Amino acid sequence: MFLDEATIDVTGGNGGNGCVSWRHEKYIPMGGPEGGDGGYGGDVIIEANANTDTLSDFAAKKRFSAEPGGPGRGRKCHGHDGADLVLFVPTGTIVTDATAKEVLADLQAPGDRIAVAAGGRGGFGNAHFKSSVRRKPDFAEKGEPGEKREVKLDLKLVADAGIIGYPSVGKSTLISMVSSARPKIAPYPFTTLVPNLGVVTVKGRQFVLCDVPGLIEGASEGKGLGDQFLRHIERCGILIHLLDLSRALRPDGTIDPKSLIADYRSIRRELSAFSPRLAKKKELVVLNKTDLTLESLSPLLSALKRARITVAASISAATKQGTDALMNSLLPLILKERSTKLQAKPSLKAVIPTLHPQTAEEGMRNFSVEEKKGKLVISGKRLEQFTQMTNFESQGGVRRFRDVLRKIGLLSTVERARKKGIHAFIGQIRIDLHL
Ligand SMILES: Nc1nc2c(ncn2[C@@H]2O[C@H](COP(=O)(O)OP(=O)(O)OP(=O)(O)O)[C@@H](O)[C@H]2O)c(=O)[nH]1
Ligand SMILES: [Mg+2]
Repeated sequence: MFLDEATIDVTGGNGGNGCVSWRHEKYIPMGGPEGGDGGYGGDVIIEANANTDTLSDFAAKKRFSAEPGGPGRGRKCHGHDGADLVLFVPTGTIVTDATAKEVLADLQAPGDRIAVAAGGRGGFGNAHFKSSVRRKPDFAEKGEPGEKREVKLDLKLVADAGIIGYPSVGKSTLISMVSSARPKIAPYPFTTLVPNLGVVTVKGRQFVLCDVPGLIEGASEGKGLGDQFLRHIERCGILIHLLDLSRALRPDGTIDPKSLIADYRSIRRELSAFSPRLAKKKELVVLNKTDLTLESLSPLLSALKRARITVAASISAATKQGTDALMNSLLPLILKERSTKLQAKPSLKAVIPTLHPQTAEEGMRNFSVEEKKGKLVISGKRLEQFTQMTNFESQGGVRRFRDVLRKIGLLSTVERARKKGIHAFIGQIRIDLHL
């Protein structure tokens, strides 16, 4: 299955809890604190990868979490850091924060990556809190929860190959036979009015074909459906130039290559007139509608060869003769073309900022207080992080929490509120119960 958009929930690994531990040695009855710090939680990273063509990995599974950090241990042992979780997406994926509707990254080259959910910091162990005034800290911090985020992934479909040719040569028929695209097919010119994209699956890989409206002489000057679609095929890596065998069949069934050669040449002229870049694109000439004759095609193919037109494949799109083989031979050419294109494009790796919203540098004093619906709600990134990391089950932890609240002038506010029967919250955590 091919998927070009998906929304997933990502969560960084929680930081490991800090440890409370005391030295116990034979001749040191009152050993000091030696609880180690918890490890960092892993980050969730999204990385572009050349071997991934679709977002279908994200169709069934929607939640992804990185590994949590390990808890600190005795003897000041640091918990291990959680491993990052790397999610691979196709190159050309745009990563958006689904809530803020803000584009985080456009992953254009394999290896481009962005951290979308940072792991939490590990909590400090009790050894960290030892000081001249606090000689026996009986508490440690809890690990910080990993960051959560809803992320939208969008794969920009860029056609790998464009099917071009005169009107009615069978371009739409071909794309409808090899992909799930269902464009209108009819025996009159200009049936197709806008380009159609179709995804082709070959050997577990996917690529995108584009069926463009028919081209005629003068297309580069705006004749027919004009030059707007020539611009469209300029972005395709490879051109499949479709020829219609019926143009080489006389009413009596004999073969005359003249009109076919003229068709081919006039389209080539239009491509060159439009842009030299378009004219230089790799082109695969494919003869369609081979079901229309029982005669051998060799004389026609030889005549075309003399006119310097090398037919790469002969197919009958309507009966699906030779279409699978054509797609099979296209795959390696497309993969090669993709990698050449990437070499020409500088990687964004250096400029994509890794989102690592560690909150440590934001001050504890940076908070706001709001009374709503009989609740006192205090918000502030660093303060909320600190509250989440406080272990309210230990006296020392609560004492440190009170000290910090007092220092930043919040303790009296919370106590005043409590006297009025108003509950106080820092982020989601109710704190008046603990003070
Ligand atoms: N006999 C035969 N007819 C075909 C074949 N492929 C397409 N046709 C017929 O050719 C006509 C035109 O086919 P389309 O697929 O609409 O052609 P197109 O190149 O997309 O045409 P435009 O969109 O107008 O440029 C239709 O009547 C098809 O049924 C084929 O392999 N054999
Ligand atoms: Mg068509």
